[in-house]
Amino acid sequence: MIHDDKRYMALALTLGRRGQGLCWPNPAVGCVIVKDGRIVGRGTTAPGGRPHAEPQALTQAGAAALGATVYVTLEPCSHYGKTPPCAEALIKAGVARVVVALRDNDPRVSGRGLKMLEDAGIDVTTGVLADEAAWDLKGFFLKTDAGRPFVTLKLAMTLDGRIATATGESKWITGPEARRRVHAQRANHDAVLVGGGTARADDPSLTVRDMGIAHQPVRVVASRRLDLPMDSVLAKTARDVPVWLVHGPDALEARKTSWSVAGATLLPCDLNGAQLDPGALLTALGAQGLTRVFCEGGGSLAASLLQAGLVDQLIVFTAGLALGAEGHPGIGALGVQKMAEAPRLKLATQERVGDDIMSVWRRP
Ligand code: AOF
Ligand code: ZN
Repeated sequence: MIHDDKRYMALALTLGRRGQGLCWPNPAVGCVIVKDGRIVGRGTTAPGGRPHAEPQALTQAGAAALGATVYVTLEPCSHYGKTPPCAEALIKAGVARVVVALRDNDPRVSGRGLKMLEDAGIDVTTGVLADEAAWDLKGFFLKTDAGRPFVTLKLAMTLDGRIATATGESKWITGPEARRRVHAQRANHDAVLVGGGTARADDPSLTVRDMGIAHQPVRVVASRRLDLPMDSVLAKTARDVPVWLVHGPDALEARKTSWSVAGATLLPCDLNGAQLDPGALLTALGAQGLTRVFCEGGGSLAASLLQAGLVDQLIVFTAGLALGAEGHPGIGALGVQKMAEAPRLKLATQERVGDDIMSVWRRP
């Protein structure tokens, strides 16, 4: 029984992950309905966050939901939003048992969904694969509790940690397999974020390409002064895929106007010294509903996020070439004097991708 619970919950987690990058501001929840050892319904929170996972799985299950066991990665909701509560839908369908990985921390729910189910006489089990679910849903939990999204920092670097030559050349350090993997990683985040220096140097499009994926993450540039060229790819395509610009109090007024006219969304942010404050930057993104942000540098933004302890996951692609001390570092100055001050992460996985190595590190 316990073994089966874990097995079905693992499937629900897989279904939930399919919604990552698509459901914000809502969590990407997965749901599996099992009757007499057969899976009769599956659901993932729909793009945009509604319908929720459970009603979709219930629709699939139909009459088979009566007396069934439901596996859901997050506590079923109890509030009347645009749709009636999922807990109520489960009760109406006559399910016998609900297995939940995690309690919802949304103040509108937080235990009320579980109580509704229990009060209706449904057998409720919680905490199955809770650690896995906490990791998958971390962006939603952080947004709700700390007001900021989950942050993945991705760096594609040489053996000696460089991201460009002294003259600024950066194409290409990693191979096509690694670059393709990055597109898949962009797709399971709500937004892609770069600093103004990178936007100026690379003129990036920051879109997901050649993956058979229609949905695009929001494109965010953090630029204190907003000195970003209006003939850039981002400016020209701001009406096709959203562009959000996080800027300081002293941003150029003329640029603010031009970018607004081009279709970008402007988000003001406080400074910390000469730079945008990384905490305030993420709070501004959390306030817009983002739960998962994929930061692709450059060196200064990477350093300021790391220094502030705001990198939840670091993905490093290491390529087999060296550019020497004159190259641009992937991580800028951190002000570290003592070993104890250095940001330290824990290795989660390591894998060969084409001719490069991908290592994934997590905040302990
Ligand atoms: C569920 N199943 O699949 C999801 C849930 O704005 P609403 O009405 O859509 O509600 C959003 C809240 O519902 C969200 O903050 C979270 O608490 C919960 N998300 N709940 O039962 C789901 N995505
Ligand atoms: Zn719901």
